Amino acid sequence: MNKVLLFNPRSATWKYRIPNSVLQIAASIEGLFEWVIVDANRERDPYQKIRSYLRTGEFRYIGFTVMPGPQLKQAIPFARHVKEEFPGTQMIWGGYFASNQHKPVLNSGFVDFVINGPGDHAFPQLLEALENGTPYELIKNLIYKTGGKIVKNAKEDLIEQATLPNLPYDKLDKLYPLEVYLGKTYLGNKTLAYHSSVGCPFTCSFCAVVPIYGGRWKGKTASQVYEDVVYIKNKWKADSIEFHDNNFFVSEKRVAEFARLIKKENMIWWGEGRIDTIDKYKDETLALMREAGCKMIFFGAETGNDEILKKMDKGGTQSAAQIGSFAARMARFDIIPEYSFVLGTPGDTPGQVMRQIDSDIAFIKEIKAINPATEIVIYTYSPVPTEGSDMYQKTLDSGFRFPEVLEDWISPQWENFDLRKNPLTPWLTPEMIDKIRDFETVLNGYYPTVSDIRLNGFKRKLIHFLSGLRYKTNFYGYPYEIKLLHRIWRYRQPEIQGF
Ligand code: B12
Ligand code: SF4
Repeated sequence: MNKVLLFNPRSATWKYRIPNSVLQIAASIEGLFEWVIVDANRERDPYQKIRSYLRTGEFRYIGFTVMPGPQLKQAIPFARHVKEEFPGTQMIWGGYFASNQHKPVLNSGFVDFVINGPGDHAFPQLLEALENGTPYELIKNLIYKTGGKIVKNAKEDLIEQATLPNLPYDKLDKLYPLEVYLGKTYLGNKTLAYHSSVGCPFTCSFCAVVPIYGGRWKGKTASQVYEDVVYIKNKWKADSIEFHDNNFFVSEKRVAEFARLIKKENMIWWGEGRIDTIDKYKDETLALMREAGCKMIFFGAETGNDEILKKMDKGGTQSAAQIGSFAARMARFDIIPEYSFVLGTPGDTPGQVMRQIDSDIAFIKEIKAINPATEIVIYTYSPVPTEGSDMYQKTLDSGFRFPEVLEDWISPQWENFDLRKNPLTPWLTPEMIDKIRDFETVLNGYYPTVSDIRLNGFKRKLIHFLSGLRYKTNFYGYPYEIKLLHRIWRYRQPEIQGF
């Protein structure tokens, strides 16, 4: 039986997280194929490590997980080199980038298959087919090229998460000691990254989750999540959890049940949710969550403009008024709302785009006045290929195009696009981008994020004081003095580094 190598390209220079994507894929073939993981976050020379495995001649299947941004810097050249050096291997890519940008990936000539969304069934089925020389043409969630044409197979219904095998933490621990993955964060000294559900029941038009999951969501049960967490707590001493779900809080019942179970374990936790969903939670659930360790929740606030909220297809119920009142409600329960905003959405005229940026800046300041503990994360609107969405259509109409050649994705301009720093959308002028970035710098100076654990009290006070006049007088241009301190102190930006 040929072996499988799973590769996680580098995404972090410190604060490593358990590579859940490849670990879950490893779980899907556990007992069927022998596998190893190469985690570039934990290797000095990851390509050398890959090569040393492949030189044994035992590995035929190479799986890469690829999300947009810095992971591409290794994924693209490494995949090319593997194919050149070991032409007998089969290269299979999965993850958000691979799924949403499957055309340039498959046209590159060095990726043989893409798994579109969950690979838990598709991956073992594909390997079995390749191993036995049987057809793979009917495997759901598979995309491949035949006769020069890309074939996108049907999507599989979302898998009941309770039926999935446990993640092979102990085996990962043998390859890379697990405790190094439990890093120090704002939440605790040993933070576990855990993924308890897939997809999201909403269809926001700017979100990369939508083309893959199409508004569907499935979660593990509260007790399954609890058991996994306690296993890691007891064995490797985790004291806090980052829930990496797209939307951890879809079901109030599941969250309340989990909170009841985890309360006695003294764990601090964080996850991502929606304002309009959690605003429907009962007061007693919110109080229970806080008591059970929920310290901060990430929310897509997006904008203070109700019209645009509708266009973003937020599900229709989130409004500017609710964003404000909910920030106040969170303060009552001592849970920090981490609000992300998407600035620079398309408008009919340049004047309208600029006015919208100004009004979003004013709205963010209003939110800060309502609940100063609110953490603000600012993104510039970066299109995702959600076919059929108005916003994506408007983006295409404006002349925007994704690169068609895979290597173009690692050019500096597209890396900035992935990091949502420079969206390359034709309607945003350099002046508009500067205004967003400069406001962000001043805001981060006046209200440094609590998630930067390296910033001590003195530094916080100094930069807050230095940014005060600019913040209060709305003078954001050329904030070089704040930028300099950010650079010297290596200020942490969740929008670039990922939460
Ligand atoms: C953890 C995470 C990170 C980690 C790194 C993870 C790692 N691999 O080392 C960190 C924090 C570093 C990170 C950073 C960024 N991230 Co990130 N990240 C996530 C997050 C929250 C969870 C991913 C995960 O572990 N999922 C759990 C696994 C089990 O699910 P999965 O990855 O979907 O895997 C399944 C399938 O996709 C498939 N699959 C995946 N890989 C493979 C491989 C093979 C071989 C096969 C067969 C199948 C397969 O099968 C798996 C099991 O069913 C996702 C959102 C989400 N909830 O998924 C965002 C997400 C992937 N990140 C995203 C982005 C944009 C980024 C950033 C580029 C920017 C940012 N501001 O966040 C930065 C880049 C910074 C950097 N240094 O790289 C976006 C991608 C959006 C897009 N346009 O495609 C997402 C979707 C978040 C979002 N909703 O916007 N991220
Ligand atoms: S609620 Fe969040 S995860 Fe769900 S579709 Fe909207 S932006 Fe994406």
